[in-house]
Amino acid sequence: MSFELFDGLDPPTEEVLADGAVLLRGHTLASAPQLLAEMRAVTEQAPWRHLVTPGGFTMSVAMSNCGRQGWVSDRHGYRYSACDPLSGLPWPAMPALFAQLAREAAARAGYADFDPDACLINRYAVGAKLSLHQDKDERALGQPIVSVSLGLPAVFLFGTDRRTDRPRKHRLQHGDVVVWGGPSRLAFHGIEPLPLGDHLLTGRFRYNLTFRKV
Ligand code: MD3
Ligand code: FE
Repeated sequence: MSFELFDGLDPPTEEVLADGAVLLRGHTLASAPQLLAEMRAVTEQAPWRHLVTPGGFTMSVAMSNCGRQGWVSDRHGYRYSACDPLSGLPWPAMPALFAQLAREAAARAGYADFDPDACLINRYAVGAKLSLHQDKDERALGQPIVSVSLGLPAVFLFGTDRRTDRPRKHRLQHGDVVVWGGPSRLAFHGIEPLPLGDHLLTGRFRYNLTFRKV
């Protein structure tokens, strides 16, 4: 392990947030610039958009996808689609670096052979938030979800499988990777409105990659 990358920062640690949820702090700091470059290439092909929920609200988070399936929402509902509704073309392929990172992080948390077919890419500008929700549009609920945080930090809300249980708050920052499996897979979760900030690599934005097996 080389330590100069972590000068002035906390060293990488592994923290169990709940049964099945493992936070790998700083796990992807070293590859963050390359991840951001790959993300930019994806969003040149499948541009950022603000999806509309079935209830008619426009989401404050901008989204794109890569991989064989992408998550989409419109007035008809939430679903996965093999094609980008904006272009009618298949989503850009998942970069090899993305797939490797997701697989390796899942293995570290105890899930061997994670082979995601979808990567949802979220972009938060100041004030953007994600209300408390469950991720249950996937059939493979036995598979974990792996999330990667890049850029500005955010407050993550992590509840239980009951919406009314008060969620705990965790700060997710640049380079953090979280694996959500087992009993945590159906936990309610969300992101508080993004505070204003300026990050060396991402400016005024926070990005999150979530890897899923649909
Ligand atoms: C806990 N994204 O895209 S990542 C989402 O930071 C989403 O953009 C947030 O929630 C973000 O659906 C949170 C952390 C996360 C992702 C999926 C989970 C936590 C999860 C699935 C189950 C439980
Ligand atoms: Fe989610």
